[in-house]
Amino acid sequence: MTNRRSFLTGAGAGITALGASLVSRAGAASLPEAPTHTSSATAAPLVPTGGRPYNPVVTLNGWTLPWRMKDGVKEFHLVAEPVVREFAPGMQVNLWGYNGQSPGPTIEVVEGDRVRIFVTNKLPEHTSVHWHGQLLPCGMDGVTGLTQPGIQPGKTFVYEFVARHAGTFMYHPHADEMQQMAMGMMGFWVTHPKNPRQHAVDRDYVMLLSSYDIEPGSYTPRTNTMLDFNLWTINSRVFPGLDPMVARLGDKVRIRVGNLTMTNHPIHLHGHRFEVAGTDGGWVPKSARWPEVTTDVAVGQMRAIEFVADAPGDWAFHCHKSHHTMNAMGHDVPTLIGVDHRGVAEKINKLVPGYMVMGDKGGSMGDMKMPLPANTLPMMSGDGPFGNLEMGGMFTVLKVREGLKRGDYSDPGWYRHPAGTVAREWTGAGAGTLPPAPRAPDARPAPAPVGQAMDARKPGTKDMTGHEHH
Ligand SMILES: [Cu+2]
Repeated sequence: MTNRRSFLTGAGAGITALGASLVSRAGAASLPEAPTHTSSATAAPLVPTGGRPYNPVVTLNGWTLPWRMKDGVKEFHLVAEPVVREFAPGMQVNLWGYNGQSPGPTIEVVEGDRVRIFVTNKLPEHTSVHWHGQLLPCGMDGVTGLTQPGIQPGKTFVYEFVARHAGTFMYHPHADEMQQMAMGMMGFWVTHPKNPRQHAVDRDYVMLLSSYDIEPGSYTPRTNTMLDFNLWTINSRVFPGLDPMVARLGDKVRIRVGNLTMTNHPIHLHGHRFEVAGTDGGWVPKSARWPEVTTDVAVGQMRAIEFVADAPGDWAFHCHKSHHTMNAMGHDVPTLIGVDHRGVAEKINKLVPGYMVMGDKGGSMGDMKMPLPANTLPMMSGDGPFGNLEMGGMFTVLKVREGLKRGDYSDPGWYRHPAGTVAREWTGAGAGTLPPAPRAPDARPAPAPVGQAMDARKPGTKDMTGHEHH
């Protein structure tokens, strides 16, 4: 909590006092409550207690904003404010968000709902909220300067529109966007179909991708960074801080992903095939879908993927850009694979006692124990049943199990593989005296292979040894 205090005495000084006093008493009486959340654990789905029924979503390491019904209108209250978000145990970050968290709470409504959203600004500068993907009156679109004046610090604005079509959406500021999104201001929005059986799935996960540039050892993102971000997050969490997604064997699962970073993310799921069933533009007709195991989510896009969880196990789910499944400190390090730098290390050691050379056998840091600056996560970490996972950033695990209860999202632990189904060291007959593996032709003549003849041939070459090349 000291982080939060020191932050508030800096850029946000005085803001805590503003928030309470700027809404007049009469105004406050008609404002719906603004619940806040301080935990970064995954909240249970918020089952609707009124209005049209729907199948609620689960926000990974997040939560859904409760609402109240007033004269047939669903009312929500978002408070834009400085927050402290735990990226993973051991790292707290000063962000801006909504109602105590970044990302802000997920908003869930039903197609046809009349919606009223109060937005109170407790930031030190003006803001606005744009309802990405909604079909609404232009003046409710939340673009500062174009469709409304900015919401000044301490002021509350109200947005009203009808949730006209079911689908996958998000909200974010359209005011000083670069800074405010680099500080984590965003949230998910789901409009459920009027008929709860339409597009029904057993489990419906939602997540927003965001990225941050946080110097190792510091607590607040650099907001002017254009491309060189060093923390790639799912719902402002990084692995191993992300909860697993849990599914019962045979469940129909939907995962909705929105991208508010500055680059695209090829999202990849192991062990299953999925289809892109929806975008922020709407549902994709069945006849237009095709099978995938990776789908690119470009900047400002959303994708809803659907699949049947038909394979028991612990399946990796991650961005396929390997730099996005690492935490900070992975960027400006030269490649040293194959470099013998023992002499250099010795010399440096005279100057910097305890200096360690990184990566002369590869980049694996799994078993390296190095002192890290305060408030920094290891580049690649996360303990699994077989050792270190060597992952960070945009990575989590889909855990498919038999016989889970409907609505049970608790972590079932690591998968217990049936006997004989795990890759293992080969210790059978002949182990240790393996024939040489086939090699690609080489410019230099190589000695003829001992023992077994090679039968692999490449067009234009006589054999794989390169003998008759010259
Ligand atoms: Cu990525």
